[in-house]
Amino acid sequence: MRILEAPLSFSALLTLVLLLAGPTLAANHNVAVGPGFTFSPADLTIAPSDTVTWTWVGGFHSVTSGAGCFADGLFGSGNISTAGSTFTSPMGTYATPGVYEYFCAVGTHCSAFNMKGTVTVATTPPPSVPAMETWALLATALLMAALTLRLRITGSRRPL
Ligand SMILES: [Cu+2]
Repeated sequence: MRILEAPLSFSALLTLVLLLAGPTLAANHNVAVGPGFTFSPADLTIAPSDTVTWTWVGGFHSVTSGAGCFADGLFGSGNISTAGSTFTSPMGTYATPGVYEYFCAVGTHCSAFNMKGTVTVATTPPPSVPAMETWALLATALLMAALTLRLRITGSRRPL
């Protein structure tokens, strides 16, 4: 009965190792479009390959890539007036670190009302666990599992 507990300990350790070594998952970030002539938050910092979803809260607006109120052709949602509508940055848009500017291309919303925003893609953070340490952790987990199993077998034979 006691021996059966050992594989559970091993599974727990292995799960821990895999969690520590696993790749960081891409996240999605939300920006509100309107009400008024606003993107909120107007300035957003994300990790490489994260995505951004804009949700229309109010008004007639667009989310159009480009600096200085000029479209650069990277992406554009088109003009939308329906509250609750969403637009997500196309796959690969934010793969490279840097500052990406966008604006509302409806009328003079950008030039007269400064309806602009930025998405800053931070430089790739170093992995939390380097590849070499992953193997060291796995070896430690296996050793601990083996020791746990051995102790439990030995323990069960010990007279009371
Ligand atoms: Cu607008």
